[in-house]
Amino acid sequence: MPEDSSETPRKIIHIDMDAFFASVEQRDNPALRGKPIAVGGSAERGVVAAASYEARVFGVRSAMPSVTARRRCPQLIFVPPRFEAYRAVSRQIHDIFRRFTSVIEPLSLDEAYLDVSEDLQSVGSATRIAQLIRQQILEETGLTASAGVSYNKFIAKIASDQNKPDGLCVVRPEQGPAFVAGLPIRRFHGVGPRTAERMARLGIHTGADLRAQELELLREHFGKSADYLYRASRGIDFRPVRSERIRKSIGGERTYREDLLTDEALRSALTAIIDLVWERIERQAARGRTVTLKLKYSDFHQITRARSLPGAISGRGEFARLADELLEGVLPVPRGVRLLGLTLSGLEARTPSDAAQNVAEAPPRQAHFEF
Ligand code: DCP
Ligand code: CA
Ligand code: CA
Repeated sequence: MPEDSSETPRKIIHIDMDAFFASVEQRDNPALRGKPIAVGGSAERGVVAAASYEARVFGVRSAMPSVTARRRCPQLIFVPPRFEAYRAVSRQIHDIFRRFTSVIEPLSLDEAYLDVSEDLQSVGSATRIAQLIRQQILEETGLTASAGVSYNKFIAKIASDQNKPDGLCVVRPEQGPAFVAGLPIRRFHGVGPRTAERMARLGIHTGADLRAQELELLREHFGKSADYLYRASRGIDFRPVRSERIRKSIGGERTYREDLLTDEALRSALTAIIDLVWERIERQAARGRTVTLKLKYSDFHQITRARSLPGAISGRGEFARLADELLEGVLPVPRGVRLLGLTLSGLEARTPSDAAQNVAEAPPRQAHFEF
């Protein structure tokens, strides 16, 4: 038994949609079904955001340059992304999660941890809850999701990847240490190619190899990650599932090495900030109604300009239009601009219980509740 099982273990599910962007595109366009497709990029430029499973057979992967992808799979079909469609699916799956628990921690649009220890529906088994969630996702979105069920986040996340696509993997507390021992080190969250290489030089290839190391040695070689690795290799992870804090705003800003003076320079700098901030908004699946432009002059004098809509901003186009209008309102600038920033505020709470969740204790643990 792992050492954190003195109490009734928590029950954690990690859900992750299969080939997310690509599956949504194949669902919405039957001509793409069964075909190797890449979302994002184009035949000539950019990088692949998502590859369909048919494309993966050829070695096409996320973050791969489009040119490489095309070389590996000449018949690859490039499809432009439709973020609004992905956000809509993300909202649907969150609606499903909330039927079973209010303790939900999203990691991205297609992925979340759920602590189902509270078992809102009295299903009585975490595995059964994961199956119900996968089934309801399929019925309501037409898409498949994979799930990992375990007693902590570290193992649940690895488990959701284990039987992908359309898979389920359950790792019970008594199985945890053996499960982790058998894993190649690359599957550990946070172990990238370079860390893996350094570990290989130390003869560490699997979870078992890692577990055999002294904490001191890990500290010497892996610094801050040592304690995490030491615990993870024993199947231990105490991190609670945290519902995201209700943020008041999402934004971003840039300070420029050389002050911006011309309208043109300011417009193009703002476009880059729109991209940056919109990406953050997408990632959080946030909806808000107020856009604020911040501008700091070379003398550090700062001004802000804001505009609000009656309802949530509908998409990137509207966000960009409001931002552009705010900038036009301050042009031409009287002196150089050293910083530009944008924020979205007036955010909608993702769930009514989110606010309460931030201060809530761990959910009660049901006595008769199985894995
Ligand atoms: N994504 C992206 N750029 C990346 C990685 C991912 O834009 N470098 C987007 C596209 C993916 C989505 O995020 O569809 C989810 O990413 P995942 O890593 O979960 O990968 P997939 O869902 O595509 O595939 P899998 O079935 O392996 O989870
Ligand atoms: Ca996924
Ligand atoms: Ca994911």
